[in-house]
Amino acid sequence: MNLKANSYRLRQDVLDIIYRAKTGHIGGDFSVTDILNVLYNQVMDITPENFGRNDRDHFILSKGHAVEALYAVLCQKGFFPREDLLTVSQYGSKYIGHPYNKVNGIEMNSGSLGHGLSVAVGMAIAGRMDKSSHRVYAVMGDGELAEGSVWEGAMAGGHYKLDNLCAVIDRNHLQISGTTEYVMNQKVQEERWAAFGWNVISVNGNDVDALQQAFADAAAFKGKPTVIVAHTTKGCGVSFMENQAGWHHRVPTAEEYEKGMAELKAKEAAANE
Ligand SMILES: Cc1ncc(C[n+]2csc(CCOP(=O)(O)OP(=O)(O)O)c2C)c(N)n1
Ligand SMILES: [Mg+2]
Repeated sequence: MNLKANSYRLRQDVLDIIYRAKTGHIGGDFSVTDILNVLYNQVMDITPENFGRNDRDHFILSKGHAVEALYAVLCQKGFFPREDLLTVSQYGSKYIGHPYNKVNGIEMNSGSLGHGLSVAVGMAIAGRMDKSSHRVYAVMGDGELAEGSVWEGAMAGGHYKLDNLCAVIDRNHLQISGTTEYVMNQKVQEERWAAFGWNVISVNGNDVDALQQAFADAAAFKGKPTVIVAHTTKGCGVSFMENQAGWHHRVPTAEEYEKGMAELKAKEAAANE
């Protein structure tokens, strides 16, 4: 699979989902798309066939508002038919605006920020007790890091030296109402995680090649959990959405939809050349 082209393909699905549903978190979807693309198509052993087993890898989207990007990836992997995407956020649909564990492929409800890492720590401890070689991944937003519960998980992950655990921070410097520095200053994440006993990898989180290397290095590292600080651009892929706090939760107009789709199609084509 051409992962670079696929990132733009997935973003087109996200744009379609949100334009149709008239709701969604497009900025955070687009910043995390490359991370999900690489994880599901290159790194993790999670398929519709093995999803019922416990010795497969485990994944938690702790920044649950980016569920549209997860829907795009899971649908492409065959967890559910494409027609299901037509029902996202419709009355009575299980494809709601945040991850819901009745959807095939999703194992933890999320959306209330700050819980995913602690659950992932529990899963990693359970995996160790089972002597299983599977790995556990949790993706958080950088605004999410203002939740105190994240740091309980960070503390426990370091304490138990959970080298089967990999946390990813979507470090796009924006949250709902402005920059992370304005809302709750966090200048350098790397030093904080190192102080909590984690192996820290910094990477361009919108570069699929760099991400693949980072995940391989994380899996090879023994004795500590790894956090990948993925430096990303919120809204990545559609120029007029990039780095704009306003696109956290905005629905494109018809004109914006056409413009954004044209840009994503052109980028997909260029990546395929
Ligand atoms: C506990 C909790 N408080 C507040 C919110 C409202 N909320 C939804 S998204 C968001 C901003 C999150 O920012 P970030 O984690 O940086 O996400 P991203 O930039 O990746 O979209 C907030 C505050 C929430 N979902 N959960
Ligand atoms: Mg953010």
